[in-house]
Amino acid sequence: MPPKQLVPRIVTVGAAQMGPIARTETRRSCVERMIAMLRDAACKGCHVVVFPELALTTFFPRWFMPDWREVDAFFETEMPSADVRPLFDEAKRLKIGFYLGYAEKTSEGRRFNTAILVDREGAIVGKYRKIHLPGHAENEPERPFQHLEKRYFEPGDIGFPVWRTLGGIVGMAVCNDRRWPETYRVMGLKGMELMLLGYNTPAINGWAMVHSAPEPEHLRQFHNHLVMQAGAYQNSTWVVATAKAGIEEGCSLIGGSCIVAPTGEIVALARTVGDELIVADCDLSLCTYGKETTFAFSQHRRIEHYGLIASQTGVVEPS
Ligand code: CDT
Repeated sequence: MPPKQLVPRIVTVGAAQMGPIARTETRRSCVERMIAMLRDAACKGCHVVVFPELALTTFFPRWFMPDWREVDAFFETEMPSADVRPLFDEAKRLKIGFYLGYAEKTSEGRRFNTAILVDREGAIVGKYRKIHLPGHAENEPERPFQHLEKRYFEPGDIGFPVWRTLGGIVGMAVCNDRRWPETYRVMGLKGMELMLLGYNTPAINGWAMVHSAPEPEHLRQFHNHLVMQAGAYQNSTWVVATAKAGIEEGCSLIGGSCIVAPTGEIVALARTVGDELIVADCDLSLCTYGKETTFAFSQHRRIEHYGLIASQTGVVEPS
C-alpha cells in the first residue's frame, strides 16, 4: 500500500519584533511602526503577523507609580481605539490577521495583560488574558528596576482557549506563560497546532542582582528558546514568539524572536534587537506526526498519576 500523504496546510507567519518604545512614544507612532512591518509582511506573503506583548506602550511595569491615574494612561479601554484603528484597517486591506498584546482595562475597572487575535477580515476572533504574571506587587526600591506585573494586572480569567482559524487550531499566550509546561499542555489537549506569543524579557533579572546571584545574559536567551522548543516538541505544535527588544528606557530587553517547528527546531530567528520581521511557512500538517506517535496523548498519557499538577500549587517535600 502506498504511504498515506498528508495534505500540506501552509500558514505563512510573520513575527514582527519591535525595538524599544520610549515612555513618551505615542500609540500612533507605535502603530505606524507596526503598519510598516505589516506592509513588509504582505510583500512576503504572510497570512498572520505576531506583534509583542504590550506593543502599544513602553514596558511600564518597570516603574512603581503610586498614582493609578498615571498607570491607567498605559491601558486601553476600547479595542480598537481611534489610535489603533489604522492598524486594523491596514491589516484588513492587506488580508493579514494579527496578534496584538496590550494592557486592557475593562468597564468594571479590572486590569489585564491581554492579547487579541484578529482574523484576515479584520474581526477580533480571540482574546487571551495572561495567566502567569511574574514579578512582585509592592515597590522594591533596592532593585535596579521594578517588575510590577503582579501590582498592575490580575491573572487572566479566560483560561487557555484555542480557536479554529487560519486553517488550523490556534492558541495564544503572553510572555511568562511560555516558561510553564502547563500552558502548552492545556492547549495541546485541545489540539493546538499554532501558538502565538509576545514577550518583554529584561536581559537581567533585578532580583538576581539584589541577591548577588547574577544570571549571565546568555542564559536569559538560552532559557527563552529552551522552553519554547520543548513546548513545541512535547505538544507537536508550531510556536511563534515575538519580542520587544533593545535598550528601552535604560533597561535592556532580549530579542531572539523566533518561529519554532513541531519538531522543536527553530526555523526563523531575529538577528537584531530592533524592528525586524521574520517569516516562515508553517505547514500545520507537520503537527500530525508527533501528535500521532510519541505524543499521541490518548494512547500514552497516564493521568492517574498527574493529579498533583492540578491540585497543589507549591512544593510539599516528603517528611
Ligand atoms: N513580561 C514578562 O512576563 N517577562 C518575564 C520576566 C521574568 S523576570 C521577572 C519573562 O518571563 O520573560
